[in-house]
Amino acid sequence: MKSKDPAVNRLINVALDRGVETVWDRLAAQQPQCGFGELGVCCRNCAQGPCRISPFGDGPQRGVCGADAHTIVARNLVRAITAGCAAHSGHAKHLAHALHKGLSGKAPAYGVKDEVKLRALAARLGLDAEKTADALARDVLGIALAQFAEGEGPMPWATTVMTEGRTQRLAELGALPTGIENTIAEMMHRTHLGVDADPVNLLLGGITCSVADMAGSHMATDLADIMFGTPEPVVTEANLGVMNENMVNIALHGHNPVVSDVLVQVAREMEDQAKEVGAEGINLLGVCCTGNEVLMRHGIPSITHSISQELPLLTGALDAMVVDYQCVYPSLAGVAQCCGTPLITTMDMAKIPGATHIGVREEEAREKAREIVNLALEAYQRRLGRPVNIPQYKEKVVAGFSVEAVVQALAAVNADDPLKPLIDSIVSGSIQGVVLMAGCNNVKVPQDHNFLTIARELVARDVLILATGCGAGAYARHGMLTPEAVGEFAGPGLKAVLTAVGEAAGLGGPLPLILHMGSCVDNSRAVDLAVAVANKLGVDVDKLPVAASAPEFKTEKAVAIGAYAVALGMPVHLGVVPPVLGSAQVTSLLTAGIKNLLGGYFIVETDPVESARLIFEALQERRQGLELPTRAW
Ligand code: SF4
Ligand code: MSK
Repeated sequence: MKSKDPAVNRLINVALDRGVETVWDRLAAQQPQCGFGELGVCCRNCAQGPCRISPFGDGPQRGVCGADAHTIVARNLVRAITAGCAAHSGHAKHLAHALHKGLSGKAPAYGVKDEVKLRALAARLGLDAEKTADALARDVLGIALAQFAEGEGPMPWATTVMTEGRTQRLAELGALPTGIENTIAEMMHRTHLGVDADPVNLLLGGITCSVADMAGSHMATDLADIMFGTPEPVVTEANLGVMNENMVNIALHGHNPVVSDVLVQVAREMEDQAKEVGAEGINLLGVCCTGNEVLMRHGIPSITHSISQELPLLTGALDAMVVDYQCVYPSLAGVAQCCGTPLITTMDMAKIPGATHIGVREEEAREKAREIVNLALEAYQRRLGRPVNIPQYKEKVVAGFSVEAVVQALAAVNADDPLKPLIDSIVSGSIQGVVLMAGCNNVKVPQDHNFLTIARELVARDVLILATGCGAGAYARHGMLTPEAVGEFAGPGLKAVLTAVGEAAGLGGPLPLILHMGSCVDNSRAVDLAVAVANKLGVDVDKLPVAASAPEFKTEKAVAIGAYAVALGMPVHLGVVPPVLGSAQVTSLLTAGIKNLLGGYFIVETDPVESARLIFEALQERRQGLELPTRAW
């Protein structure tokens, strides 16, 4: 089984029939994958290598420079965290630059859309909120851009979003970053040949870098909300059946809303042009986290996620795939060529051989967006009369649960103290705990299988689930982001709470079974919710019955997110074994030793039912610590 998604399986068969290679074929062609790499014990950090350590003790136990398995595994892991941090914070910086150009009149497509969010952020950063929105935004941007360089003390974008206790704990460990890019640079320095060889010290450096990643991710969410609006509940659909043969279908893929949000506006203005070429209109569709960004803010349906990103091209009904950066497979170019669909890259830093490149600088975002839509209109005219093959599977989706939206829904139950109903439910046991399901699909796992199994096991036991990234995409495509799924899957306590809040909020029924909080950078929203609850209870996050899971993760960004969730004090489940088993010391530190330092730790388990059980037990351990009623599995 390659995927739990019937639409995906249908198109995998089309690919097989047509001889089009997909990610599953390439995984098979890579077998057997390198055992040294899987264990994390290979190093090519200098030209004396590559070196590899024998995992069975019957070969070399040190690289040429003398680095042992523990050093090599730790160095490789923290380099992954560092790369993830660079990606998330690059995303944030891109938004900051776009807003900066917008405010200085050079990029009219960008400005302040959500003044309430801007003022809340300014207050958090201790700025004078009396100014006009644009003046305040300039001050916020000044602080934002300063976060990238080395500051004089811990970064406010990190310290203002954590509990005080967590700030102190991390400060004691020397794990509070003073700036994003200097932390990235330091970790690259430390992992160079002949610098840091102490695995414990390296991992602490990795934790510091993960906190910088959290700050960068949080900044990305903050700025995107200010520029494009804070999400509110929205009803839409997901899966390949949302494509429409008679419309100009344009897929938006990647991560950053800087281009995609403008494309949404421009496409709406170009509906008449689409009709002039014989289409019923323009049908924008999301893939991966760019898809999540436009779904959360505009209700744009998602077609597919992560490992199945090549497949929408095989429908023959896609008129353009527009990509920005991150998680965009280079293989898309070949599949797009096969299917006669333009693949359009939009970032000068992220080109793909075989794609059409339209570099979108913020100064001319609207003009470039128009150019892109025009290419799609031409492609639509070329495909008229050709057969299409759209798998008719789609599900209703209720999404848009920013923290602001969650608080607003809870305020319908208790206007004076919105968090109280949530906390009361956790205390009484109606909700056993809260779990964030995040991260990617990984082609080594049948797509969505771990996400679905773990969620079903947990919601039946009254665990509230938040979802982001391609995890949220998995639930969207399987109908689990709906009020209807509550009746089918939720335990009695969770069902009662979701129903009470949904009805009080005027939804005429429950909240959806799982709350979609946004893209991968929007894991910061889940952090905010956990920190708000912790602050209200006067405890740190490491005491709360909360956990995170990345059951099908693949990217370095996901490693960075997992590490910052641990840094904040959460148990974090991984459903794919990370490349650390080559060092018993590093493995034991990550799964046990780190718990004494941070309260958070990793749980590694590939069986999804057992994973759910371990996550549930981690919640119960926290409940016991707070002297709340506990429950057996
Ligand atoms: Fe080998 Fe050391 Fe060079 Fe790594 S840094 S490739 S272990 S010599
Ligand atoms: S897009 S980081 S595959 S979640 Fe955020 Fe999906 Fe993972 Fe990319």
